[in-house]
Amino acid sequence: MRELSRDILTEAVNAFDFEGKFFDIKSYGGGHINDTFAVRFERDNGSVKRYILQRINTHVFKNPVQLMENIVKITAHIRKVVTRNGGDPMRETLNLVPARDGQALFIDRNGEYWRAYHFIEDTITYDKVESIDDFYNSARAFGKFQQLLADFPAETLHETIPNFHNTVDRMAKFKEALDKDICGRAREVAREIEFVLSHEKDTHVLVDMLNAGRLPLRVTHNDTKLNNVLIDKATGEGICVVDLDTVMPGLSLYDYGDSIRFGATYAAEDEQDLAKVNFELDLFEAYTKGYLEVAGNVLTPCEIEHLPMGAKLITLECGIRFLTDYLSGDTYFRIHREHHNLDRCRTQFKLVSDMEKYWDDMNSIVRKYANKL
Ligand code: ADP
Ligand code: GN1
Ligand code: MG
Repeated sequence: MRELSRDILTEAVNAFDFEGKFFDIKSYGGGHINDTFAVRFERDNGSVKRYILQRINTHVFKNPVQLMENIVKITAHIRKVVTRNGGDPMRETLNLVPARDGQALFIDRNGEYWRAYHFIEDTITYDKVESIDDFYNSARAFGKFQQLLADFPAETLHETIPNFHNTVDRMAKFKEALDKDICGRAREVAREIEFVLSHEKDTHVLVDMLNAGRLPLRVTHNDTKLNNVLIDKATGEGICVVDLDTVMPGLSLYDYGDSIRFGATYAAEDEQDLAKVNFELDLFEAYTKGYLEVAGNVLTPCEIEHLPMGAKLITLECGIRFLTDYLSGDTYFRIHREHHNLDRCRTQFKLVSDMEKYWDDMNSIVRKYANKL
């Protein structure tokens, strides 16, 4: 990925059909993949309007044109359903701002891809859980997202990252990185490697169930962490799910699970003091309640029964991905300090261990809310 110069930023800002006079541009958000900016424009009446401008990471997303085709279709579908239900389509879904040539994408002089959205104001996102209510509300938002896409024709979507949540494939890629050990880091992380290898059997569980037709393939978000939902500042409700790059056919269990992975702890994903990283059953319960209240009727009994497995396996998978990236020289996830991916990997494995300890409680909580459906 090329560095971003002032000139390139100006070129990108000028390429989109923003309203008014350019005011300023700032880096925005805590995502690990794309480069996100908030851009302000001043309109003739003096009011200021914000936009989100993003450079798509083409190392991760190899086909940005197909990716944008997905986003155009998904946002149009959600807009239609929200409007039909009497909601506000400017707040309850992302709305793209086209480039001046009418296309959804702009390609800069370096061949990098850009897109823009209307900024949804008076909302907030959290990079870690601060209150149980916000987490509950995010569960309802992701549950609603699942519902909104329940009748979306999955076969029209491109697979933006093949095998994205295929845990067996993630294990194979981990082993490849371990064999190569291009940075000579394997010897520092013997404990983490052992943790992965001792969980090899687990990586087959949901993949096998999907292959056997016991779990349905649905249109899923695939990156349901808390900072991908905008919370309304006034009402506290989760109003809009963002970061639609990985919407494609997948397992509902991983959407539920990825939220639990990120949010059922008060610690940040990259907390260095593992004593602070604890799986919190009260947060797990709040999310499970909110998610099942909204999406419970869409899910099959087999999906509901395996929700805890979804949480454990996606947490294991994420830890494996961070460790794989650490062994490979940090080329995938953006890092801000040395050992950043290793720190991230360790929090995930601590959470997996905690989930194994609380396994019976997690299953009882899921049963408690499933029985209310
Ligand atoms: P990444 O793929 O890098 O995670 P995101 O698409 O999630 O990028 O955007 C990064 C952050 O920007 C989000 O976590 C959210 O806080 C904010 N954001 C994204 N789109 C909007 C929007 N339309 N309005 C307001 N905030 C947004
Ligand atoms: C990345 O883009 P962002 O920061 O929302 C990653 C997810 C990981 C997550 C871990 C396309 O999400 O899969 O779970 O980091 N996205 C991609 O925080 O790989
Ligand atoms: Mg994001």
